[in-house]
Amino acid sequence: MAKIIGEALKNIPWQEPVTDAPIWRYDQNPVIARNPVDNVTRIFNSAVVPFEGKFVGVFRGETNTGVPYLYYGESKDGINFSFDKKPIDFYTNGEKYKFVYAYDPRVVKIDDVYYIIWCDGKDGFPSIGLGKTKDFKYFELVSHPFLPFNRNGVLFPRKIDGKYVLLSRPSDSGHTKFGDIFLSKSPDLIYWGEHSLVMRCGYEWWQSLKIGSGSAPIETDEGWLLFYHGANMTCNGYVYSLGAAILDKNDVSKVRYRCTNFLLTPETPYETTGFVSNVIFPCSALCDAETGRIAIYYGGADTVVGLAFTEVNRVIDYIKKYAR
Ligand code: BMA
Repeated sequence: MAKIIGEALKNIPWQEPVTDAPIWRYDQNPVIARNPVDNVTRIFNSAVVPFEGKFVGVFRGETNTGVPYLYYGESKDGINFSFDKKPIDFYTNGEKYKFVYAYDPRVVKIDDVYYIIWCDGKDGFPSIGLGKTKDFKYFELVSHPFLPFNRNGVLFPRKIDGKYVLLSRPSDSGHTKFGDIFLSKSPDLIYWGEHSLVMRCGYEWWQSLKIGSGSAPIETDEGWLLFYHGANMTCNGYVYSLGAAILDKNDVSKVRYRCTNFLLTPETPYETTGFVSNVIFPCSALCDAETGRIAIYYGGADTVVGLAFTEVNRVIDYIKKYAR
């Protein structure tokens, strides 16, 4: 029986499965609908974490100008959220950072600090932005780890051999037609090196065009469980599905098992129809080490937020069963 190595989260949002599928959707999806707050037309690819007995998150809010920024939101149950009316301000050397745009945030807790990693439009180029907060009130910009173009930055939730480890996906300035997952290490979150390839996009058609990390890797006794997105090209444009892999416990640049099947692909109306149809884009996962429960937040069709559930043993068995 696979086990999550981590903390208990007794109030994790949860719904029992009524299917044999490795991951099942919350039957009240979407959990965040259109026009969730003044001047924000859509909230979708977003990251939720437990905080002080409740749930908080950094949300991708597409404003009515069409430009995305990061919004703070909170919830008692991880399902019903309220949002600040203004985007989050980040400070650097006491000055407010001037955003061009910001999207696809992830939030990862390391020790008592919450790190926010997002695609930042620094100087107009998509790059990885890295910030931090301890209280979700004051946010500090830490660095831009890499040269443009890069997206889908996800930190491991603890230092490994004394270093921070960041997954990322080098890309281009537009709707990138390629993409593989790489890993970089840093002693201080400022200087990054020891870059190595983790996974390339795959033969399987659902992940044949590009892949990018989703939620922070979950530590288990079998290795690091990574949910990611895989995209393929169709006559109607890109289709984004959710996939999973297990990275080696000791050498996280090595893939132990990678599932050849997608675990979720756009099927429901809120995934197949929206601003960008046929998109499932995971950015965060809550987990309860006591029960093995996992709750995944994902963007649906670049329009809404959906919630899906799995259980560590069930998902790892499935990954292994269909692994290459
Ligand atoms: C990717 C990112 C995501 C988005 C996806 C589908 O390139 O921009 O934010 O969800 O495209 O449009």
